[in-house]
Amino acid sequence: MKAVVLAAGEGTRIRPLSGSVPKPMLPVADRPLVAHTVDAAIDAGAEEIVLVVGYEAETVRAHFDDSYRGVPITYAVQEGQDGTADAVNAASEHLDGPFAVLNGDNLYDPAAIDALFDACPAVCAVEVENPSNYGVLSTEDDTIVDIVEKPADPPTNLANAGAYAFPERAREWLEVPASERGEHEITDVLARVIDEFAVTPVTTDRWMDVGRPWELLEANEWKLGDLNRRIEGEVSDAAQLEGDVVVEEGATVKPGVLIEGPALIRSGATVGPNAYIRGATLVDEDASVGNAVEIKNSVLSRGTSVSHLSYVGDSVLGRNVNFGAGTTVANLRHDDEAIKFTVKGERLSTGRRKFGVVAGDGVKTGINTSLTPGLKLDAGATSRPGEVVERDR
Ligand code: TTP
Repeated sequence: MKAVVLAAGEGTRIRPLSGSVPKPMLPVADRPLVAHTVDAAIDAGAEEIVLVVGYEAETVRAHFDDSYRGVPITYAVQEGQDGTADAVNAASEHLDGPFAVLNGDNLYDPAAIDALFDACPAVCAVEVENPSNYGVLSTEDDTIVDIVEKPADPPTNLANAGAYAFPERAREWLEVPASERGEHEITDVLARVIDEFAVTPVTTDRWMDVGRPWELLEANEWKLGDLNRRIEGEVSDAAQLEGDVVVEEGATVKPGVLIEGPALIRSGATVGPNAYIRGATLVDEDASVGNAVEIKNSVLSRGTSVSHLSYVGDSVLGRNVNFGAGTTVANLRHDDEAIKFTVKGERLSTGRRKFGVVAGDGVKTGINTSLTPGLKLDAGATSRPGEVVERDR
């Protein structure tokens, strides 16, 4: 079966991280977010991947090229961001036979994708506590009979996990009218398939939709948690690595460093001397963590540097960020309330008791900068020495 992977979105809710990198290409452990989807499809036996691209398409193409793990990759360009059915429609000319549709910004359990392909026509479903926030599936005799978007009174707690195995006929039904929010939605295509075919729900325990910055942190917590210890880089005898730590070839860990896994130190990265890394932490390619720096449960993207006397907790730093000596991130409120974060002008709860800062590419802090919890720093933002930054900038 061919698999259509949707990767044309910009990811406006995950700004500022999606400034130069489209959301599907943001780092999740050792590969971009969308590569986890493509890998799951290939592991399930996909014979070809049709990647739908749009925003910053070249970044996606450069990663996958025209063949990935021996499987051909075809690109379909979606001109506007007119919705998920429109995105699949852009891929339609490349399809023949039954086909799968997967979101390039979702993390799936690979076993569920395997079962999905086998059960075609089928949809992945996940049990959730708050179904009103999702597309909710109704079932009878292990067949899906209805899907309702964000119902006030949900009929079940089975949410649509955004993975579909469609019969060939569904190609004829991709041109659905625009929904209330003005997008052509794949769920309207699914509704038609449910009307005409017996569609099986394939339940999955684990699934994530990565839409907002703290969800990128959670995606890394998931995939870093799957790591198995592997030390291929240069590690000082005077460093201590505990648990599932991966030090890739070309990475350096200097004396006096303590790393408590899961943690991934990627090629070209340097840690230490005398640094402490704990929680699920990604130190991406060419990033550096220097003397007397503590990093907890954070993502340091490519080329980012936290070089001296700093604390960074529960934070996501974009590419080529530079934290000046003594920069300290607060990640907890005195009243223990969940940390809030601003998404497209709206103040939202992250649901996390601990959350630090989100810094776009190229942010630079002056020495002894203090950053308060839930802070958003746009790409290129700066602070002066000794500043306490309490408002987004
Ligand atoms: P969304 O998360 O709804 O959209 P987005 O990725 O643009 O993010 P945001 O809402 O923050 O701006 O998209 C779900 C998936 O479908 C995701 O993998 C991107 C993809 N998509 C397309 O390929 N084309 C589209 O027109 C839309 C709306 C989404």
